[in-house]
Amino acid sequence: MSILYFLFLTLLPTSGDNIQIEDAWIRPANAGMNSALYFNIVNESGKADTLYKATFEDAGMVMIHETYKDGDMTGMKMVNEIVVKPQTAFELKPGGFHIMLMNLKKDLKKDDKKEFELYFKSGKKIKGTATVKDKF
Ligand SMILES: [Cu+2]
Repeated sequence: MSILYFLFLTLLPTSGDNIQIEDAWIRPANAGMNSALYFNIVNESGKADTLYKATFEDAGMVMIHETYKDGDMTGMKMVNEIVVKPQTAFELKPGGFHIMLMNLKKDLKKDDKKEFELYFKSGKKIKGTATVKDKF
């Protein structure tokens, strides 16, 4: 973050309802299978906001998931929402929170660009584009 940018935020503390989606990517997978979408939610505003829904055209069902450990077992569970505190970033990443894309309607091939939408409780709807990548 540049100094100028920081000054801008400092000078206009109430202007912000600015939420950015960065570094969105999806695991490659074939039609009929599941995949996962990951990104960073950067909340530059002075208010918390809550992600409660995601949509992805090429999936039969989309859910917000959290990966958890129970002893030696790893599982995934649905969560209703992700709260992003003011002036913080929330990272969805392998082994943690992700957007589960179930029952894909099309193959997701490396380097494909795919659009998705995120819905926040503030009423904000954000469109993002994710790149299909092998990344571990
Ligand atoms: Cu999952």
